[in-house]
Amino acid sequence: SDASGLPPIPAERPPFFLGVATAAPQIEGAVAEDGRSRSIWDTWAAAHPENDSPNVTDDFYHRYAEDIRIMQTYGIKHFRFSVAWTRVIPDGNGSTNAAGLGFYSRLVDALLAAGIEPVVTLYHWDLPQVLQDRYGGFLNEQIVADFTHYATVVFEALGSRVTYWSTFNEPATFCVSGYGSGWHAPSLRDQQGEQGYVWECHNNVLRAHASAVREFRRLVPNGKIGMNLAVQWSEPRSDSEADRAAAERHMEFELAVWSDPVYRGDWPASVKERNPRGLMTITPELAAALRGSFDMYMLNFYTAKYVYYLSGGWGMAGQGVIDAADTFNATNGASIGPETASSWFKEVPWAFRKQLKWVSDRYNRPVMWVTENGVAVPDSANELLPGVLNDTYRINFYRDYMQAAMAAISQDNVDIQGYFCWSLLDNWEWTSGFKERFGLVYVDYANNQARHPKQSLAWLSRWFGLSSGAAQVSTQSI
Ligand code: GBH
Repeated sequence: SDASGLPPIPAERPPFFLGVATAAPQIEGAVAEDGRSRSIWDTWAAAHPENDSPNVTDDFYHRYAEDIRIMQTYGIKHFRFSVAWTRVIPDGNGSTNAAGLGFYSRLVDALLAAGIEPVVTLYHWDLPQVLQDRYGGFLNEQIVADFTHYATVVFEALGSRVTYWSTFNEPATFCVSGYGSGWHAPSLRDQQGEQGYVWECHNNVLRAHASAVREFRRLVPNGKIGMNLAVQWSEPRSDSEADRAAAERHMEFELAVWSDPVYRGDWPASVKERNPRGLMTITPELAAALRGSFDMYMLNFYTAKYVYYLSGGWGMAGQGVIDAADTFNATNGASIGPETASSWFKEVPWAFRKQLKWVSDRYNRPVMWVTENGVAVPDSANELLPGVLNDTYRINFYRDYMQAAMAAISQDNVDIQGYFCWSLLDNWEWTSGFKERFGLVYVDYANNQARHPKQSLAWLSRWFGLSSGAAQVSTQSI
């Protein structure tokens, strides 16, 4: 380490901007304030009292000014957050709640005054519960009109001040986990795909995205919009032709099923061939509406798996039930990478480079933003013990993943312009509650949500040449 006490800073500075990402249900709290209605995740949390609660979480609703000051101190100039539909239109459709919308207006003003670019996600999984109750949420085509109305209200309110937008965060995650495995809210299950829930959700998300973007082009003509897509890299488990094809198919079902129509005007052949009982909507009209609806490719990336051909069987992968399966272990039993605090997540930086190249090559070198990347640290790395801010594990993680992205730029001709760390703050990590801390800033839930920047924030700030933030970091116990 150098005089600052931080681990060594690599000689080469990353050529993309550094941003930080968050999501409303994970940080805001204030769940009953200013007319906000309940979301499907409030319902989920109430049904799981053993899990921690999102009711207060980071209390960002009241503390955003302090968090903006932290970003300013460390020179962060891009902040990704999501708007809660439950605040803006509490009844799901119908009238706008001025108090709820006012919060985001104040937040945007405060960000701009601090020289920070707001990057707005319209939907980060927090569907108004009333829409789930009324008609089944994303299983009903009515969601298209209601989402478009909600999006239009937000475009009209913030569009003159906000340039960068996303319609949906990780539709694959909320369709598969919310309406397939049942692991996420609204906890509907269709594990074998018999009801077609996951496909209904998929169809309606794509229609809603296309419809909202049509309004966006009219209302925010100089804005940029996309959709945050998540994928796990699929590494063939062997060199066999069957495993290589299965890995490619896996990625097509997880990722290309969303972005092929946008960039190539049609769905992947593998998906069309397997279109289960015709449940997927493949029409020239929808393809035409989707074409050109991303101004940049927004990718959330964390991990990788080995994929193999499943002969004579069917496994759930991405958007469908397909003849491929995945595992963290090679045939000799070795893990694909070191563990993290999250069971779904091994650390695999080499896969990040391959994933970026795969997207870039497939879509003819789009502008890319990494809109989420980050890690929760396993107990063995000690961070979960209160008072430990010295997160060398996370520093090494970002060094390795960012250097993989830099290699994708310099050696694979990928055009990555921005990179958002997940997350600015430790937060309510869905089904894991507060047990998995992804933040660059520690939040002390036992002491009034006090913020304590971790060393990783200072280290990143120095590597990107953003500030003298390292001088501000404290490694003392809380
Ligand atoms: C992101 O999803 C989310 O956008 C963000 O809100 C979240 O806080 C962050 O990651 C960290 O988790 O338990 O086997 O059902 C990342 C992709 C896909 C990872 C769904 C967890 C559940 C796997 N996620 N997955 S499982």
